[in-house]
Parts: sequence; C-alpha cells; structure tokens
Amino acid sequence: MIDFYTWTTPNGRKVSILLEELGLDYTPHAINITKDEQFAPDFLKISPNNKIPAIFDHETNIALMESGAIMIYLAEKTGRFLPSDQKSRAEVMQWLMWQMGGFGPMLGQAHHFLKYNAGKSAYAEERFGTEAKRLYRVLNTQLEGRDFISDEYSIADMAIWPWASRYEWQQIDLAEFPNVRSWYQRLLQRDAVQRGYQVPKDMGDIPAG
Ligand SMILES: N[C@@H](CCC(=O)N[C@@H](CS)C(=O)NCC(=O)O)C(=O)O
Repeated sequence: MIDFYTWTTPNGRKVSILLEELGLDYTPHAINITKDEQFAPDFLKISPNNKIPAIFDHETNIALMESGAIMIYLAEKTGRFLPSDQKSRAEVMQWLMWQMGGFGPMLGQAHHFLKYNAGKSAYAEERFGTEAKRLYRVLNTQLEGRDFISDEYSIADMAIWPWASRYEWQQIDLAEFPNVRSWYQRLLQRDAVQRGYQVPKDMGDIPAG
C-alpha cells in the first residue's frame, strides 16, 4: 500500500493520475497547503522540502518527495509508462524533465502574476505570459503528427497534462495550439485521468480544452 500526500494542484495530480493508471493500492491524504499543513512535523519527515506531492511505499519502506522522482519510481516499480529501450526512455525522460524544469515552474509563476496578482507587476506578467506561450508552442510542435508526447502514452504525458489543464489561468487559448488541444482532449477521455484529477477531493468539472 502507498500513502499518497497531495493537494488539488497540478503537481499532485501528476501522481494521482499515474496511481490511477497503474491501479495501485493507495490511500490519499489531503495536505491543505492553503492552511500550511505542509509544514507539519510528520509531513516534513516524508517531504523535507515541505511540498506536495509525496509518497510512502509500505512495500519497500521508501519515502519520496518531488513529483518527477515519484513518477519514475512508480513507473520502474511496475514496469509501465516508461519504455525500456534506450531511445524511447531517453525521450520520455527528456520531456518529463522539460515539464519539471520549465512547463511546471514557469506556468506556476504565470498563475501567480496573471491570475492571483494581476496588475501588480507588468514586467512579470509580460515575462511569464510570453514564456507560457513559448512553452505551448514547443509542446504544439512536439505533438505535430503524434497522439502522445513520445511514441506511446507515458509518464511525460501525465506530468504535462495537469499543467495544461490550467490553460485559462495562464491566459492560453488552446485554439492557438491545435495539437495541444487534441492531445489534451485525448487524455481527458481517459477514466484514470478523470479520476486522478479529483484526488484528494472532487473539484467539479474538468476544463474541457
Ligand atoms: N518540484 C516539486 C514542486 C512541488 C510543489 O511546488 N508543490 C506545491 C503545490 S503544487 C506545494 O506543495 N507548495 C507548498 C509550499 O510551497 O509551501 C515537485 O514537482 O514535486
């Protein structure tokens, strides 16, 4: 059994979607980051950087933080959603790292300045708004002629999709990125994606793209 510590955010949903896809036995624990529950001493023992998501795997006694590390761990544990041949594996890792280093952190800043603190910094709005569009252009190009980020559905898709689901917060019109929109809607049709989105609690309708 896996204890899964999470909240209703893209980084948490990356892992809940993967857990649902894998059909693993897990117990979600809501860590309400708007109430500073991420600083509770018991949570810090599992996630010393005081951020969700984190897991504790009772089968291996392994505690892990950082969504990318958790996704690789679960994919390797089950032998799924991370190809074993070197070329495909490297490609999936490349896009997972692209999400971890760019599509997540930059869009996170876009949420701060375009949605939560609009009007406070024209510079930051311009910087992160422009960067968001650039990242969507890169993703749109990668998805040209493809159903998934790499040859097959993988942890790279699951890592990127929850961030794309906040396209409205990022002031992104998916009509400008047709390959992203098709891919977004393709994943949205998956039951595991829909279930994973609603962990640790039901947040209502999922953006339709
Ligand atoms: N690089 C980390 C980022 C995790 C992260 O930023 N988590 C946010 C929610 S999406 C959080 O827990 N924030 C609470 C805080 O910063 O105190 C990962 O991918 O797991």
